[in-house]
Amino acid sequence: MKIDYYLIEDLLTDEHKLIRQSVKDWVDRKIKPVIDDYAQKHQYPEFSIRELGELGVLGSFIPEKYGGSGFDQIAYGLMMQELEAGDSAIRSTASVQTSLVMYPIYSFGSEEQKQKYLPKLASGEFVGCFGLTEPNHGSDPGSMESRIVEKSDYYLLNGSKMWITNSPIADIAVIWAKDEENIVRGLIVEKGMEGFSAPEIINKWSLRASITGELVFDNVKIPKENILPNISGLKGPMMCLNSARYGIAWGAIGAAIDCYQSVVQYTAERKQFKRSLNSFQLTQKKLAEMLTEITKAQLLAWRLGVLKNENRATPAQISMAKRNNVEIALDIARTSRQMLGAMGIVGDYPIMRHMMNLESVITYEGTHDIHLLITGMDITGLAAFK
Ligand code: TGC
Ligand code: FAD
Repeated sequence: MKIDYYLIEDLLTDEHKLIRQSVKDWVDRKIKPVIDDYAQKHQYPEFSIRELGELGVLGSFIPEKYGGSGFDQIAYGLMMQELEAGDSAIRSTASVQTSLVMYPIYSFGSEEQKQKYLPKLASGEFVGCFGLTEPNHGSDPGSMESRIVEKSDYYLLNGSKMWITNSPIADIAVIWAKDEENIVRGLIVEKGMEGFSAPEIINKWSLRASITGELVFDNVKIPKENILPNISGLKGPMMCLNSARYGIAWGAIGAAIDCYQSVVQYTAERKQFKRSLNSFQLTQKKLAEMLTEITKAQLLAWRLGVLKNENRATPAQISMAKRNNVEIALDIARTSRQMLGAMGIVGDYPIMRHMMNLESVITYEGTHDIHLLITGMDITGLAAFK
């Protein structure tokens, strides 16, 4: 089946190919056979986090000294692509753990914090989550209300976070709150701290195989050594988002390819009017457009990965890739769903599940419209979202 239409394979190293294949094999063996059941039951495959650790996915670009794999950005992207071909929930766990929890601890943390948390996060012994969004502040995190107040030997934390991937099962949460001078600070909150709870958000129609929750801080005493010492300001969480959004740009391609493969096979086998569906022009138009969009998305993601490896990728370039690739994946999922007719709505095929998942992916890590406005700002110099 034609998928790598512009031979991106030739741009990968042998190491990239091995990494991609090992993640793909794991997804084919351990995720694809069971994921529909987990999603239907609205359950998270908890076994996956330890196995992601064993695969070297968690902290893939964090140095080996701290338990990471020391791989480059293309390897990280390929891993996200293969995981999301399984389910966005699995990619979400890997994104959050690597880009939103390990990355800030590695980049902004003290040596003690790195040694204390990174190896356990890399192995999957610890689950991490990232708290930026609040009930009243999603696209506008700069207006957050969570607060820390300095006391003798600790900070007192009050506030709440909303829509937090993995919060109910997390051992630690990297969260962002303002200090008394209104400056955003990053801190590590540990499960079991008095006044800290993480209730689950239930009844989702999207990302049903992922656990989402709140973070509630009611006079939580945060030891001073749990503050990330080397960052202040909104740019801290935004730098984490640059990394996660980049991974999503690759991940969405995985979901798109999984839908495309299903529909190519189905339309070859299914007959109506005594002909296979793929012999009709309207079917071929849809398939041709899907492959074109997948190919463009692959090239965008690969080039962005090269720029990221060279430390030259700008936040606006990342926004463009996240926005484009999630949009084309969602379009492909919606179109594929229709092309399977009634079979498109059941769990025998992955399409409806990908489609529902992508409705979250197009909203989290910055909504579709916010990313468009970031591109608009890059063109004009004017921030239309303010
Ligand atoms: P603005 O005044 O523009 O910027 C404030 C400071 O931040 C800096 N900055 C960045 N730095 C690095 N990378 C970026 N991408 C940055 N964007 C902004 C900026 O330079 C400035 O620094 P300084 O030193 O001058 O103070 O900020 P604003 O308040 O106007 O907001 C800007 C806006 C709207 C672009 C931004 O806040 C935004 O992107 N909003 C969307 C929020 C979002 O993406 N939330 C995601 C939450 S996490 C999540 O969804 C995880 S899902 C995980 C999963 O399950 O996979
Ligand atoms: P709002 O900001 O209220 O936006 C609502 C609508 O208004 C959107 O369409 C938006 O584009 C539009 N809008 C907003 N401002 C403007 C503007 N200036 N101009 C034009 N249109 C505008 N957050 C975390 O911190 N950590 C997580 O782990 C996490 N995981 C998530 C998991 C899931 C399943 C979901 C669904 C969300 C998760 N989020 C997480 C939250 C996510 O990042 C936010 O939902 C997202 O940033 C949007 O915020 P909001 O939902 O409050 O929407």
